[in-house]
Amino acid sequence: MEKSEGYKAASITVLKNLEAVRKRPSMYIGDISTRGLHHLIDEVVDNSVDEALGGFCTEIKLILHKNGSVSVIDNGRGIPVDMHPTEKRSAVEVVMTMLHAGGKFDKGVYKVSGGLHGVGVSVVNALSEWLEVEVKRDGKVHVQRYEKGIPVTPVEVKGEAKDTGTAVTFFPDKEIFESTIFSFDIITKRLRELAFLNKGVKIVAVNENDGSERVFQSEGGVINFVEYLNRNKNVIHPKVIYQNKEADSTQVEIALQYNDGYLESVFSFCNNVNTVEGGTHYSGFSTALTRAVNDYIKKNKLEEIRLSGADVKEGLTAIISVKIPDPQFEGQTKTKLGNSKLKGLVDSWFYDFLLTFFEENPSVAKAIVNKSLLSARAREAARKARELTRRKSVLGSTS
Ligand code: 0RA
Repeated sequence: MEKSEGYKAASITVLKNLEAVRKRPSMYIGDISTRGLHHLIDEVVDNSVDEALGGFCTEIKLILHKNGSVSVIDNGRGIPVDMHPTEKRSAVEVVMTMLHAGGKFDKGVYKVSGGLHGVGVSVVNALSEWLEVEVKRDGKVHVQRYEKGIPVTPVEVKGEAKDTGTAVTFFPDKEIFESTIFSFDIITKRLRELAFLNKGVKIVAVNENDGSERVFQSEGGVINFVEYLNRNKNVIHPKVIYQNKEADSTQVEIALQYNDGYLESVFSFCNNVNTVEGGTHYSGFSTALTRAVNDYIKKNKLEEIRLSGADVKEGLTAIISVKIPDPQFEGQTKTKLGNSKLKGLVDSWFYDFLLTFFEENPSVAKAIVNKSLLSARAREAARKARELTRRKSVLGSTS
């Protein structure tokens, strides 16, 4: 009696949640354009990345199928399939159908990944015409199928398994998305990024439409990321500058290298999310870099000048990657890091690091200072030219 009551209550919750997600998909995945569509993949892959960061998974494989569906396969522990004590159903069914239950429940490991909205795989399920999960665990293959998030089969044992892992295959719902056609380019760009941000993890992408396969795996992590971004540039110092510091469950990784161009290519991430709008980690980085370069100029009496943040960022390619337990994403597109603690932390950690680095690598320090001074002079010259043109035109009009 009590058991069936509990089941009934849980079913109603699931249906209500599904309805909420399908009614307002943008609240969960940002939007329903190509961007939101690809966000579905991110949510699924994030769970596997978490499993890899926990040390339980070494390889993640994505397959873009001919019929337009996508599989994400990992060799982790597999989503638990035993009866969930309070929900009265298989744990995998709970993960796939209950909001906020996906890979996000207590795994007893330091969890750093988390999709942009951290909503989990149940949202992907709710927004998919169909989805199939296959779990290899306890020597067996367990499968369940859903349509628009609703289970249409029980969790069934379909055979024996020697190893463990999870495979999720889904087809996005045409009723929800403007287009349901995945771009292999968008997919591989993100997977490459994830491989750089999570060193060691092997990520394979297969496109069954043309039989192509890409393997992303980086031993150097964000150092390799910066090398990749600078691959077609003339760099002004040979080695990427790299700092990695960790304390109180907070990890800050910074890699940077200047090229002889004029663009700033600084990309920041929090828990693998590209914080396009920047935020506290980016501000801390910026302040520290400006202060360190100015202090070096002053200390070595190189010039009487105060460089701006823009001056020290010309030709700079950098990755800032922070991993924290409680990310607060703010801004228009929820891609601005809000955790105020990160501003001071990144600033002081990175400033201290740079002071020592400049002391120990004077030739690199001088190359950076000269590049920044050049930027400052160019900026000053441009300002004067603008002023002169303005004054001339004023004179011209009155004479
Ligand atoms: C919850 C608990 C455990 C693993 C997972 C979730 C898990 C979720 C996903 C989603 C994609 N791949 C995944 N791999 C694992 C651990 C349970 C245990 O102690 O074995």
